[in-house]
Amino acid sequence: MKTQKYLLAILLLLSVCGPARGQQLSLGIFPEPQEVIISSRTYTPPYGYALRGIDHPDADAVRLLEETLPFAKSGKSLPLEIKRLKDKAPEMRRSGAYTLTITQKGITIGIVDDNSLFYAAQTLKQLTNRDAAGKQVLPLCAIKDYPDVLFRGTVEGFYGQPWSHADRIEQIRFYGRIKLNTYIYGPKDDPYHSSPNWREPYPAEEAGHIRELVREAARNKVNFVWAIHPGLDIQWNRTDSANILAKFEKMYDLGVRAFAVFFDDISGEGARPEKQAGLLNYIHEKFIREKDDVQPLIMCPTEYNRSWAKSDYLDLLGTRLDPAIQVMWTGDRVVADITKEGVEWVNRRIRRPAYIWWNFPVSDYCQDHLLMGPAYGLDTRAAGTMAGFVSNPMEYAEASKVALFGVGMYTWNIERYDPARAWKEACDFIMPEAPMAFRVFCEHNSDPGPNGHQYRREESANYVAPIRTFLAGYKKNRFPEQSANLLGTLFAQITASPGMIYGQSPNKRLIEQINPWLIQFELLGKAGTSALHMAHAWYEKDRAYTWQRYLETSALLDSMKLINRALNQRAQPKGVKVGSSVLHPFIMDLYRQTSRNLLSTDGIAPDEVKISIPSLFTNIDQLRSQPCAEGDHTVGYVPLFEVVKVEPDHYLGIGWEIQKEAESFCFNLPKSNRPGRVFEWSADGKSWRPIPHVSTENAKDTIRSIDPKARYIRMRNDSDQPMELYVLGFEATTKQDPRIHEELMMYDMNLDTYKHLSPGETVHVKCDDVSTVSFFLSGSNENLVSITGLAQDGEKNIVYQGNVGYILLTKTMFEDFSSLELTTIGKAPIHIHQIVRE
Ligand code: LOG
Repeated sequence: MKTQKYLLAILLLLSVCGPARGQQLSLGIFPEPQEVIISSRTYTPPYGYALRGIDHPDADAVRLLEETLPFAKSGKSLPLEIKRLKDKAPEMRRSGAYTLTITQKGITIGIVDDNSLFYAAQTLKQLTNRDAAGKQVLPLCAIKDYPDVLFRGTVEGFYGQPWSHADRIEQIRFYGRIKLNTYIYGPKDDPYHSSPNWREPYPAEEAGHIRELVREAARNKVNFVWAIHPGLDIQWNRTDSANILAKFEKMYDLGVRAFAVFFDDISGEGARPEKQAGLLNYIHEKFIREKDDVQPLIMCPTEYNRSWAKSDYLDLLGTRLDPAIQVMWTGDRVVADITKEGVEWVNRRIRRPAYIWWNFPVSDYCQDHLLMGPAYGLDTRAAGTMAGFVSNPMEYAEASKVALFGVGMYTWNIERYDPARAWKEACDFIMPEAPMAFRVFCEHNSDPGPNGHQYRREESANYVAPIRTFLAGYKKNRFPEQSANLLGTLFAQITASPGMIYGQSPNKRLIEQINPWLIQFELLGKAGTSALHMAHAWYEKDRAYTWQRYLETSALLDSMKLINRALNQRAQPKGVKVGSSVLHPFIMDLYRQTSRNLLSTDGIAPDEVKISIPSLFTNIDQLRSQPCAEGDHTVGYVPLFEVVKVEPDHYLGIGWEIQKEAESFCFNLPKSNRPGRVFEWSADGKSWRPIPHVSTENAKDTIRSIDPKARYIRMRNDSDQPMELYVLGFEATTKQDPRIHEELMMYDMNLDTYKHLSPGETVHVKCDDVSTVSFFLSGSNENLVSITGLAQDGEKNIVYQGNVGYILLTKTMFEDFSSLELTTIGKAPIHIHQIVRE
């Protein structure tokens, strides 16, 4: 009878307004329901609602309903009926499945359990609007909904600063709103989760926090799972088995009703599968089954991804572990896309559906970046292959919500998951006050940069083609208008977006977490704008104005370097990178190209100008994408924590600007298993000589007596055998204030390096054999310089007097003289970047 009524309601709606199923437009229901029939017509209930149906409906859900709908105090009312679902389909018997029908006669909600009612109430809340008079307005609709994955949510499982208590409370509320139902607590740097204190109970304050989290989780229908990570120092004996049970018992007393044991990132004794399986089965028997209100145990294996699964480890777990125990899995690699094929592969080994631990948007391996892009790389055919799906987030809880929103959409309705749409909706959902500004920020902060996991994400994808067009044109001395306009608009938006976010968003915590990147982002926008102006000035053939704009871009890029060196310094890698995949490289390209343009003369085309900049060079594959750690006076390798294999005659090296002399060189290359490494220097990068007094035996050394001519240093495997080592340090420091080297200044070919010229000091330039001399000078606006011509016979005459900047002198101005003398007028020093004679 009841089913008939439900159908009748749907038919009624159909005839009144027609179906609107599966449309592309967002319904504003998150996640997207499995089946929806919705009217475009809305309905303003004339009376309040009155609850009917089952006894004792879930109090949290009822609270939500009361916040959402008008409730009748007395007199006439509309029914809000809650009934048990009779549907036999397996998905409609799942925890959280619900039906929701809104007709003019009332609202009917069909439920499996308390979670169902809570989710129906969340959906109802998202569907309800207010009219001009402030009255609730509802769409007429019929919804049938259920989750595709049973356990959906997060595993706080990263290295680094764990989330704060307030962050966790807010996360749990957020999960409730988007129907995520799992939060696994396992931050690597909580000493009571892992070594050294996993055996110890939490101190009172932390214990209190856990109790509160459990309570908040229950209110939001989230399973709070507490994980232990004992494998670093576990003893396979009765005492430690008892220690785990005792700790679990303590956690149970705090209210925890779901548990996990993690064996990831360990080696040696703790990694033995038969011992792990024995312990887990013991916990299952003696703890999980003994209590009747505890969820199935979850474990994370040591070989938790396919690239590490070389032994029979997984098969052993698969056959020995009690079938009720859940087994986690990160995919084909530590950080990887999730494919149906990959999940099915592991399912066969562990003989149960895997519980996915997705390492996104975790950023503990790329801490100078934020991962704010779409959650993509998730197979939309994978429904039914996994027992659970949790995402490992960034240490920035609020910022992680963008990706987690996507995870919420995916795990609920796998087949219909659209990462780009979910990402847009996430930005609107998370920052409704400034959604466009937030999108701009996220769109250009999504790639982790080169990293050991070789995991990359799309970033600034819409701008790759215009940038290519623009650069190709610019190299041919054109200024492609259309792409320039597009990029100009983008950089203006980027410059404006941090201000809009600061000004509009009430989410202080989010702003606090992303603040270093917001500061850097604004600078990126300004640098981009300035770089486009610079390019335009060059296109207009105005060298002096181009030089002015070049200096402006240079100052902005320096500010970015400063932020990178001042903020987020406890991170690994340290610093703050934004737009690092497409936009920052674009600005650098434009900047370098313009520097080549400026240094080009009639005799040398821009392409032939070789700019001398700090650089890494190597023929070792593993190091090819290793980023360069560049300071004002240092150049070196960002440390790499994996073993590097160096074949005979292979090398790793560094080079720096011609204008700079090295003060010292230090290295830290432990674990070389055989002799044969040599350290060499070179002035030109072609002929090499050994650096004297280097300890080739020790892992580390610092050498202070570097030949002043050296511009390159390398370490080479001089033996006929491969060697293995860690590249933990390889860095040269250059002298801070070198003497003025008149010759080098002319040949250095780098507009970024400069020499101070103090009042009273002079620089001489030979001019009898050239037809032009140009000076690239900078300083404050008040800085004046004077250039005097000196003849063989002692005659002198002023050739130029005026502002610093780009100064071009032609033959007619100095034909009577054999050299030119540059001095400053006034009290402040100036900078000489380059003197070009032709
Ligand atoms: C760790 C995890 C870390 C993640 C990303 C697992 C199972 N364990 O390489 O704690 O956050 O990778 O760096 C891991 O993923 N080890």
